[in-house]
Amino acid sequence: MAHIGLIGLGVMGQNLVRNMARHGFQVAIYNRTRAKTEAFAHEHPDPNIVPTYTLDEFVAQLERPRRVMLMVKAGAPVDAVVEQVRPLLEPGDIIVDGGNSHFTDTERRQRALEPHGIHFLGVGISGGEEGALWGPSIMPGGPREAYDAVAPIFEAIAAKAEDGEPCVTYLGPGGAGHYVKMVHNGIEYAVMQAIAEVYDLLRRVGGLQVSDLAAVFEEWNRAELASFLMEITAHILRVKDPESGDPLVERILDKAGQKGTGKWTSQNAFDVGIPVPSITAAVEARIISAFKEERVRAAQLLPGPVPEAQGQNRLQLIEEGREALFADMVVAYAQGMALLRGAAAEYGYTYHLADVAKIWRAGCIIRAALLEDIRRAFAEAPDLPNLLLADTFRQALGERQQGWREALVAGLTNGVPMPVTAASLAYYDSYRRERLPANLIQAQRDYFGAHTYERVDKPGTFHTEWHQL
Ligand code: NBP
Repeated sequence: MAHIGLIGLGVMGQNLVRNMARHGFQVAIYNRTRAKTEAFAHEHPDPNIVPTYTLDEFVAQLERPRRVMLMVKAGAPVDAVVEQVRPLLEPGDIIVDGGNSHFTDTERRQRALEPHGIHFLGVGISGGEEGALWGPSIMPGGPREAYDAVAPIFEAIAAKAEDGEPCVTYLGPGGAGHYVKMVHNGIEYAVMQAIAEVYDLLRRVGGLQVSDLAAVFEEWNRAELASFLMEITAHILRVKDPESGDPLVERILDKAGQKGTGKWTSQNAFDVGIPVPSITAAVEARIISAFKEERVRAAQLLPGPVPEAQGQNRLQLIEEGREALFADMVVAYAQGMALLRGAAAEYGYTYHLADVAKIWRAGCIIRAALLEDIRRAFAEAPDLPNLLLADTFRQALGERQQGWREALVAGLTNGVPMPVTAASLAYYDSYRRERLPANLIQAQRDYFGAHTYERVDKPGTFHTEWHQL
């Protein structure tokens, strides 16, 4: 009998099946389009991979309680497959959705399946196709007993951090797993945009060639900025277009796509009431990039400084860029972690932030050397309200903030947009300000809407008839 069944043989599904089979689990597989199952079974003949061509046949292969994992496109396809497979299952069986579903959809599906006694786990999986094959980071949420029934499989196939710990842990009930995956993707958006901004600054203002930048990023990736996204960026900058011989990256149209998970993070952050301005700036940077034709016209019409290569200050600018990028990264994780803390209170999720950092250390797209420091910070102080307050990061940002500010000034002076860097620094400066100009906002609200205000010098609620004064 098969230990688990997997429906949906896209690139992620196929690679997860191979990963499970390699670890000795027998996997029954099914795909809506039969030809894909046939081709996959033909390419990967393996006694641990059991192809099936009807859902009845698929379900009949599974040991009890049945574990059915879905790797189909998020949205309506998940509902369609759940609808088809549910009547074939029994109370106690488990459906695992491993796609990028919205956490509220996961919670809706859990409620719908509960009366049938079927457990539904919402599991975020990060690492792309390579991760799925060799070890992803896995973010599971839902009923605890259902997680325990799949834990041995997930622990075997997950990425292992340097200390040997698997990058998976139970994150809590409801949509906790998909929630953590959503925030992971929000952080991913912010870090990617921060890297792109420093690339742009050093290209336009520093006058660096792409190959020089590749060398700079390779060096940065050997120290505190070491991360998967830095590593692939340095690699990308080395790749030449076979047709022109130019760096391929310079031939790529500057219109960024998105599948919506970054947007979900910002949308939900507004609902939970936790600011994530760096993530929002990154989502908006992708949106504005899509207005290519309008930008081409505006470039002719709107005046602004022309970026000026600063030959003599190049080394200094590179150093400032490095400091800015490190600070931007820390702030992106700080905002994501603050959102996770807010969501735990709002939705009853039970994850510990140290555990979230722990399972992001390997396998996933936002894996980075600094995640071990983040894990340690939350392990030592579980109630830390914001990562920026941890000694390590307080000191690190303190030492780098002059460079951080100078890099942003160089962008502003030369008309190079750095929305994530600007948002990150404004977040840092807002968070560390004892007094913000919100006193004036309160006065304005009271002026036009009699919304009242509190005072700094005495308790109570006050209203002023501003018009009469
Ligand atoms: P896709 O997101 O492209 O989905 C393809 C699979 O969905 C195929 O097996 C397809 O069957 C099936 N499917 C669709 Br589409 N509609 C269906 C329906 N109505 N009924 C039954 N099956 C249906 O595949 P993927 O890129 O492997 O991603 C799978 C999930 O993992 C997604 O939620 C994705 O967001 C998430 N994810 C992807 C990555 C990545 O790097 N690609 C990383 C992390 C997470 P067919 O063969 O019959 O069309």
